[in-house]
Amino acid sequence: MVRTNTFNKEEFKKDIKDNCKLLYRKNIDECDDQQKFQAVAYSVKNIIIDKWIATHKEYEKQDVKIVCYMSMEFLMGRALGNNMINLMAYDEIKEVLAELGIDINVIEDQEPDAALGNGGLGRLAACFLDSLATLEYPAYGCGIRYRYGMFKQEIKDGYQIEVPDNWLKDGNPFEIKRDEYRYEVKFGGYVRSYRDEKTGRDMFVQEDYRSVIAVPYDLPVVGYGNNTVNTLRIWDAEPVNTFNLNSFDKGDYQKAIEEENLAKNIVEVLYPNDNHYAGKELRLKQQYFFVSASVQRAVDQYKKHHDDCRKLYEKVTFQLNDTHPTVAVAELMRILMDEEGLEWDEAWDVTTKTVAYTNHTIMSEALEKWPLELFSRLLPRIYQIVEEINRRFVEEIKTKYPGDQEKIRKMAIIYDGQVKMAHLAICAGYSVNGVAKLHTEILEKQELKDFYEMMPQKFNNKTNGITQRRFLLHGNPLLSAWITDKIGDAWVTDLPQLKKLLPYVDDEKAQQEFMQIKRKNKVRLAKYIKEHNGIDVDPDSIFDVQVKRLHEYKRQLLNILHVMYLYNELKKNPDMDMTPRTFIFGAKAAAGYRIAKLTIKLINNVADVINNDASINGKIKVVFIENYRVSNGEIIFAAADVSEQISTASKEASGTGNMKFMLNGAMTLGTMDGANVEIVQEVGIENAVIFGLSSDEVIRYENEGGYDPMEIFNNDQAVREILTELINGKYSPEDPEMFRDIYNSLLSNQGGRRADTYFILKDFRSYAEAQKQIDARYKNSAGWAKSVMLNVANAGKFSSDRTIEEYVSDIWKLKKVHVPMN
Ligand code: F58
Repeated sequence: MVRTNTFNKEEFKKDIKDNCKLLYRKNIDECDDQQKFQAVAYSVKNIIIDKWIATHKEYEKQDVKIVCYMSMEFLMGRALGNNMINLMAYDEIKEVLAELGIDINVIEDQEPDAALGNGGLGRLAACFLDSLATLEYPAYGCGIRYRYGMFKQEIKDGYQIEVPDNWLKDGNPFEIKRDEYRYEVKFGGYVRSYRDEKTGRDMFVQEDYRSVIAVPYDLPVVGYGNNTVNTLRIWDAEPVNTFNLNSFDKGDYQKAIEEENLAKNIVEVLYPNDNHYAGKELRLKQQYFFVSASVQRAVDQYKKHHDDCRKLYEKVTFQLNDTHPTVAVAELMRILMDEEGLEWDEAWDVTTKTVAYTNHTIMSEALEKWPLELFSRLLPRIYQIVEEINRRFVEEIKTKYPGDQEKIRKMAIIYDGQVKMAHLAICAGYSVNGVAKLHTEILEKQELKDFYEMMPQKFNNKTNGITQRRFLLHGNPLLSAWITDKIGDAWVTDLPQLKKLLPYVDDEKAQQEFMQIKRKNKVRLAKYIKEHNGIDVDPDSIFDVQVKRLHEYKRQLLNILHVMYLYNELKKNPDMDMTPRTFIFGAKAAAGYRIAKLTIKLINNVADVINNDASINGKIKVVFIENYRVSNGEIIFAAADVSEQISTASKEASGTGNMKFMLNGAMTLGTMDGANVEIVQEVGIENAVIFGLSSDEVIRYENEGGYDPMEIFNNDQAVREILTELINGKYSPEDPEMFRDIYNSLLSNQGGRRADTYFILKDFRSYAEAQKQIDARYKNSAGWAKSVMLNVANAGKFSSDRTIEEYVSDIWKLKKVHVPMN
C-alpha cells in the first residue's frame, strides 16, 4: 500500500503546545486532560483540513455524482482515535504524546461518543461513511445535530436511569459551522393556489406558516490511507428572527415565540427508540427539517454548474436510511415543480431516478404511518403532493389488477387515514434493498410481496458490513498487529485478505499466540469491569457476551433464563464439570419500554444473587456493563469468546454486532436469523453453534396463531422451576411480584398479544443444549482456537467496504475520485 502519510513529529508536538496556548492561555502541563484532548484534536484537525479542502475542490472540478446518505441517525462514536488511525498516524501521535508525558488512552477517553443514533441502523450509517471515504467515493452524510444524543445509562439499584447526554458541553473540536449554507424550512399554514397568467401554470404558495432556519455543521470523514475527506453534514436549527419586541407591536408576538420554540425544540433530542415507531409530531418535524435543508442544498449545489434540473439524477442520489427521511420524495417534487418550474411528469421522472430506499426491519411496530390529520396540518404542500402521488399510484394498481380492491387496500400510500411511508418510499424509489439475504427474501416473499410482484426489478439485497478500521485496527491493536505480522497489512482495506490466515489455524504456536492475545484482551475488559462495576471477573473463564439494544425479539430474556437454569443445575450438582463462565450483558432499553427495563432489573438481580453465592466457587459470574456504546463496545468485542446472537428467527433483519464479534475471534452462538445465516455460510456450521426454530417455522407458527407455552411449562420441570423463580421472590425477596409481568408475558395471552410472542420457551431446550456444546468445545483448547481463528479468517465478506462496493455498482453508480495533494 502506498503510504500517503507525511507526518512530522516535531511540527505536531509544537502544534499541540500552540493549541494549549491559543485555546486556554496555558502551557501544556497546566492543562487538564479534557483541555489536552481538545489541543490534540485541533492538531489532528489541522492535518485533516487541507485534505478536506482538496477533496471538495476535486469533486467540483470533476463534477462528479455524489451520494447523499440521508439518515436520522449517525452513531459515530469517538472521532479522535479513528481519525488518527485513518490518517495512518496513530502510532506516531501516540509516541509524540508519550514524549510529552501524556497517555494516548487517557486522552481518547476524554472524548464523548457522538451518539447520534440508537443502535444498528445508526452505526451502519457511520460504517458506510468510513468505507465511502476509504474507497474514494464522493459522499455526504446528511443528518441532524441533536443537542442531546442517545441517553447515558446509569444503573441504580439494578434499574436503568436515563441521564441526558450533553455531548457538546465542552465543544466539538472537529466540527465546522457553515453559516453560508442556511436554509429556511416551513411548517404549517395553508397552501394558496392561483394561475400564473403569463405562463398559464398553476402555482402553489405556502402562507401563514412557521419557519426555522437550518444551519449545517460539517464533520470530516477521513478515508484510510488516502487524501479523501468526505463530510457528515448535520443540521442545527435557529429561529428565523431572534426574538425582537418589534414583532410585539406588529401583533406577531405569538408567532415570534412559536418560531423561537420551534427552533429550540426541533433538534433538542434523539428519540431513543430502537425498532419501534412512536408517531410523535416533533419526530415528523425533525424528519422534514433535515430532509428539506439537505434537498434544498443538493439542488442549489447542482445548479451551480448545471441549468437543467431534469438531469439532477446524473449528479446525485438520495439513499434513504429506512423510511425516516422519505418526505424527501415529496420535497424534491415540490422544489422541482414549485421552484424550478418542472411539470409533474418531468419532476416525477427525476425523483424516481434520484431516490433509493433501504429497509431495516420487518417488525410491524417499526413501520412508520402518519395520521393524515397530523401530516397534512404540519406539511400542507408536501401532503398535496403525496396525495397526488398516491392517486396516480392507485390508478396504476387498478390498471395492473383490475377489480382487485384488496391490492389497493394493501398497497396504497394513503389508506385508512394514514400515510404509509414505506409504500411511498417503494413507489418513488428506484431501488428497494434489504440488509441480509434472509431479510431480503422475507421482504420479497412475505412483508412486501405485493410490491415485489408489481415491481421486482427494484428489489435487491445488500448484506450489511462493518468497518474493520474501527472494530479491529483501532479496537483490537494486539490482534491487528499479530495479523499484520502474519499476512501483511493489506487486510485494512481489503478484508478478504484475512483468508491468508488459513494456514495458521492448525499451527499450534499460532493458536497459542492467538489465544494469548484473546486473554490479554480479556484482562483489559476485566479491568474495565472492575473499574466500572466493582466486580472481579476471571480472565480464564469463558467470556460469553450479549451486547445490543434491549428488545424482546433479541431475547436477552432467553439468555438470563438460561443463566438461572444453569445456576440451579450447579446448585444441585456442585461438582458439575464446567469451565467457569462470565455472562456479560450490555444494553440500553428505550425509556418508555417497560418490559425491557424490567429485563435489565432481572439481569442485575440475578447477577446479585449468583455473584454473591460463594458456594459455586465463581463458576458463574453475571455482569451488566453500564452504558454500552461504541467506545466501550470496541473493548468488549475484542475480549469475547462467545457471541450471543439469539434473536427469534426472522426478526433480526441483519445484525452487525455478530460481525464485530466474528472479526475479533468469538464463536457465534445463534439462531439462523439475519446475517447469522451468512456468517455460518462463510465460516462453516462446525465453527458456530446454531440452535432454535428456523424463520420458516417461526412464520408458520405465527400464521397459525402461535403455539402453547403451557405445554412446555407443564412438561419441563426445569423450565417450570426457573419460571416459578420469577414470582417466588428468589431474585426479588423485597418484592416477589416484581417480575410477574415477565412471567405473564411468557405464559398468558394478553390483549391481542400471544403468550411467548418470541418463542423463548419453545427454543429454550435447544438453547441450553447449544450452551452445553459451547462448554464442551471450549474444553478442547486446540479445537476452540482453530474455530475462532477460522472465524477471523473468514470474516472478509463482512467488511462495509464490500457492502459499499455493492451499493455503488448496483444502485449509486458512483465513480472513484482520487484526490491529489499539492
Ligand atoms: C437495525 N434497525 C436492525 N432500527 O434491527 C438490524 O437487524 C440491522 O442490522 C440494522 O438495523 C442495520 O441494518 C435499527 O437499528 C432502529 O434503531 C430504528 C430507529 C428509529 C425508530 C425505528 C427503529
